[in-house]
Amino acid sequence: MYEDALAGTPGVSAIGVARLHVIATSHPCACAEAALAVKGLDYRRVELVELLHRPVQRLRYGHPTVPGLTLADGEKVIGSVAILRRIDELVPEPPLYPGDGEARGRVESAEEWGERVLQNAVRRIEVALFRRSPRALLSYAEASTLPTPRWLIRVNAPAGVRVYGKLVGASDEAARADLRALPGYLDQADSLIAEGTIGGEAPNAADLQIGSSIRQLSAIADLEPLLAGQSAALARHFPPMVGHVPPGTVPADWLPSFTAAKRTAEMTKQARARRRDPEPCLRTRSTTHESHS
Ligand SMILES: N[C@@H](CCC(=O)N[C@@H](CS)C(=O)NCC(=O)O)C(=O)O
Repeated sequence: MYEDALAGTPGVSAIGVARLHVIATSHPCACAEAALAVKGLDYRRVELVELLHRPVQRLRYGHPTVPGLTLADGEKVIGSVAILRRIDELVPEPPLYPGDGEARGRVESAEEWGERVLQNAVRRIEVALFRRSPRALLSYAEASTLPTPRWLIRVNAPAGVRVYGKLVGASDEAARADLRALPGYLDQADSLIAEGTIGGEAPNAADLQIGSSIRQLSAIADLEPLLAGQSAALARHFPPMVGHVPPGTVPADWLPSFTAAKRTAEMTKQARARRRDPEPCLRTRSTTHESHS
């Protein structure tokens, strides 16, 4: 376990100094961290050792996953969605959910889709790829603040990935089905942007939940052509991804080639049309990554 110096912005936090329990390169953890940064809250980031985090979190929160947030008064909140909703209650500005009831409902259901569907699919894809390329896992370990020797990670990686893969249902079959569904998920994210539920200048909870998964996919070289749509820009709310799954790791017959090719052609067409007639919001939207310390 490693406690970072105060993360977030300096100053007295409205909720006291909270502790955020995370593991490195976890997308729901990145989502919670981005939300705390949006609110400008001070917190201590406590990094746990992957897999060993399960019993620790179960003891602390009654549930084996990260992220978990412990507020200064001892209140414990487990799960990215619950964390975002709680900090939005405690610190209303800037809002993570719209004030208007109907708009809020749309953001909440997009957030829930992002958590229940996209987040899990991305996790299964990632773990199945680590099983094929344990070397890739080493590159993700660069994001860790724990002093774990590289040789130990290298030795433990194959067994750790096998165990974790079983826990999260990341069989090859499941990952292949997730990959085939992925173009549809990205289309769904693009539609949410088109209808204005996500993709605004200031991120809402659904931007952060969906964006954290999309940013996670950006580390997988074979999926680059799929990330051609507008939803790719949601990654701008996060620091650049650490880790790289090299080209050729995804077996060719797992890739949704026909759909992906269609998606790429469509995105290219849209990009050309935008260059001819740019919409104001796209002209002002930055696609560079912001870094939060
Ligand atoms: N949907 C939850 C799930 C979080 C989750 O599954 N986190 C992973 C790391 S990315 C984890 O801790 N897995 C351990 C386990 O599944 O037991 C959330 O958004 O907080």
